[in-house]
Amino acid sequence: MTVNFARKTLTTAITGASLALLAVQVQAAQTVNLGHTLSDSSHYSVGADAFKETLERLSDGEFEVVEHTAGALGGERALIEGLQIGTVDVVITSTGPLGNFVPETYVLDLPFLFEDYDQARCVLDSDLGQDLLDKMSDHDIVGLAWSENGFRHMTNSQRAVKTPADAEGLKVRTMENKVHMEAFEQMGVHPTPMAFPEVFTALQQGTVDGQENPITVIVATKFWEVQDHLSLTGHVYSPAAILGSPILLDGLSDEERGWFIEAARASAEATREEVSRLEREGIELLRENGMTVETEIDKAPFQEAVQPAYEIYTEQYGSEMLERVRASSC
Ligand code: EAX
Repeated sequence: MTVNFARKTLTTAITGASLALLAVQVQAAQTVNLGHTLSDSSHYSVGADAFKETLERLSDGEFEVVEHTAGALGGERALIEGLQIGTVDVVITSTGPLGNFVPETYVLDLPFLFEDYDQARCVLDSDLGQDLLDKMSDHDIVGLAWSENGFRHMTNSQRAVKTPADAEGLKVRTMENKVHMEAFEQMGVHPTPMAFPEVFTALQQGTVDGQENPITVIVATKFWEVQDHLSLTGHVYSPAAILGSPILLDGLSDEERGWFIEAARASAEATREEVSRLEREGIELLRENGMTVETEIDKAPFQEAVQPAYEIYTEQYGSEMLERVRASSC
């Protein structure tokens, strides 16, 4: 073989290998569509950023996360349905509508179930929390991790609310959650279930007088523009869940699924940190924006008013999960 022919053969081989390598490197990243109902300044978006950074780093660019904020892909019920049919890949959602799909999670929505953030986070990070995530696979949902929305408080446009009697007769938007609706019925409030993307307009138009959400959501959605009164009732701890579509995840390797779980856990940690920050700083921000804040709320009358919701819950869903929460060492 002449030297010239050998040089040409080697050049061709190197070129071929380079093109093959380039083809692998520029293989299009797989898009992962992540949806939630809050703004891009919210605690969910902080979590979405952490999810994106972690998954893209662990997968070395195999996956690219695209975040869809503010209900662009629908309210939380629609988002969960999207997971089941594969139109959405990952969702960050409260447990509001989740009980309609995975009834076992209703236990988490019981009013005054948790004393504080430490206890709630401890229970969700325990075997009980993992069991609830695992149960989701029976309902065409992949439970990736428990994140956080926060303790829910009441706001309204009519009057200061310090006792259940003050709230009587108010039309209050609730999530599409049977346990919450029952609790508010017991309190003498008229619960109006509604998807979150519709809430701001409903308050603006006076369709409802009030709503209930954590400080995080009230701040992220600027509810001070349509609500004058905030009462720190803390009547429910609202978890958030990071859920995946089985249409996407069932086709991945164990290693790839592991990346999603690790990214979800990083997301939850970032969101919890943001919730803690807003619990410290959010109330002053709401006052600065004109809301009157009732801080000295005697919770006992509210707890007594909503107690029947526990009997109704256990009649419908049994007491196993509730007993596990109460027996928890958290
Ligand atoms: O998950 O619907 C609600 O009130 C939720 O707290 C909100 O969508 C964030």
